[in-house]
Amino acid sequence: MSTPPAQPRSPGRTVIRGGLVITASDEMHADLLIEQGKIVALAAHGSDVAAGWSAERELDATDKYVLPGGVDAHTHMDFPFGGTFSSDDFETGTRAAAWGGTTTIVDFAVQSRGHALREGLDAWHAKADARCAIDYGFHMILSDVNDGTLKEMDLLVEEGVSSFKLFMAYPGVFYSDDGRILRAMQRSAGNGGLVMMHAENGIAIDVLVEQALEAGRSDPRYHGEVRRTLLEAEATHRAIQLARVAGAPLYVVHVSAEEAVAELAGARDKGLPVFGETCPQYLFLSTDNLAEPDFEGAKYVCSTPLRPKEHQESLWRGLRTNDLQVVSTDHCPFCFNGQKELGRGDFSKIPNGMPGVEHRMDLLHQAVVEGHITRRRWIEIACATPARMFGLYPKKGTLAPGADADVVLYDPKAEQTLSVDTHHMNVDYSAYEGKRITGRVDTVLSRGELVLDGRQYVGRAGHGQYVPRGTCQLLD
Ligand code: DUC
Ligand code: ZN
Ligand code: ZN
Repeated sequence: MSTPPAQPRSPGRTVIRGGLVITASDEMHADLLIEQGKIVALAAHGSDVAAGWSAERELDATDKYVLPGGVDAHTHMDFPFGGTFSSDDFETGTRAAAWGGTTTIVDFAVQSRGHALREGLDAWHAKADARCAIDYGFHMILSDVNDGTLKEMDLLVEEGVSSFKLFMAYPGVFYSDDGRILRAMQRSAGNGGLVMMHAENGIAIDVLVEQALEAGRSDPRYHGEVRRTLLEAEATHRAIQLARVAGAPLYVVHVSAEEAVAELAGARDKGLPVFGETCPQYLFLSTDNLAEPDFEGAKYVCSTPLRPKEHQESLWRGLRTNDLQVVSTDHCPFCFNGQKELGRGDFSKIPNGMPGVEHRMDLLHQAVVEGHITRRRWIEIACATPARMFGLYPKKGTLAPGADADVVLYDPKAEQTLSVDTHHMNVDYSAYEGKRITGRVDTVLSRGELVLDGRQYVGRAGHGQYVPRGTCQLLD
């Protein structure tokens, strides 16, 4: 018996037929024509136009959704933290992202104290170059705001690194004081950059950490307790006021506390250009996980921390009302064995971060199934708005003529159970072990090339290209 020839991975033309195309603005039964890595046309399924398309490759999307590839605007591959490195590098992390329907990541290059931004950016290019399965861009973490780095910000914006993360937390490591923050914001007001803020009062948190450890409170759950919601809200408020003084827009990363959402909502009600991101871990997990016995809570140590369950409803509401605009993962995995264990007996030594890049699209589909958000809002917060926020739209984040053919065929009826045994991230536990999800990614294309073909991985390291970004597209 002869086996049929495999579909070419990268043919001239591809047609995707019979699916429900979902973008942030529309849902339609439409066929999609792809040529040379770009979407050329969409036409109603069954129309004469679509019937007339011929292609070397036809993908049958009957009973499936046809979605833009996910844009995860907050990942940390190969990221140095707490004396170790996140366990996914650009090869393993982008492969896992593709399995989960994400076709673009924006990762954080790091400026080390005393070094130029350029050095950090070059180092991150070297980490990612020729390793990625999907396309990627960079933000820049500013650890050292001075005259030199302020000037460098202008150059980076011009060459496509148009967003800068500053930390109000982690004194002595990434921390910037209010004066440095103000100066970076003033610079971004002039050069079109977007300041991304880790909003937690790290100076106060460090006092509470010291007091907790002195009192013998060393388990992972105390990581959540010392990083008080009020200290997230206070920092969020302060960041907003500093941005107002500077006349700059502001994007607050990994918002987890109800009180912080309220600060963002208040600012937006005043018409200020203030944006907020949350992450699946804050929507689906809680301090109950941090309190798991036998040091298991360490698996859930990240900052901002997980919050009591009651905060989740305000995050969902914020996503519905557009007080929060983006869901990213803050993917920053550390293995339980050998990495999280660095903090046994002292929660402050547990590397901060959780795995998640593979599960964002699925968890948000589960949120659709459970009625928290609509299908179009799913695509808006996971694809379109992150692309707009970080100057990638409409190349990324939508399905329209001229856009990159980053396309996901999604089976909304498939049932799956998340587990370390089946995930593709390079980490020895799942934060969602045993969680049942309705819906699963079936097929993924990146710039017209198959990466995942009916749950078979056919991607390759080096397919992913660096994407220089424009400036924020949500400011006028
Ligand atoms: N928070 C994390 O949990 N990990 C990396 C950095 C951060 O801000
Ligand atoms: Zn952060
Ligand atoms: Zn982060």
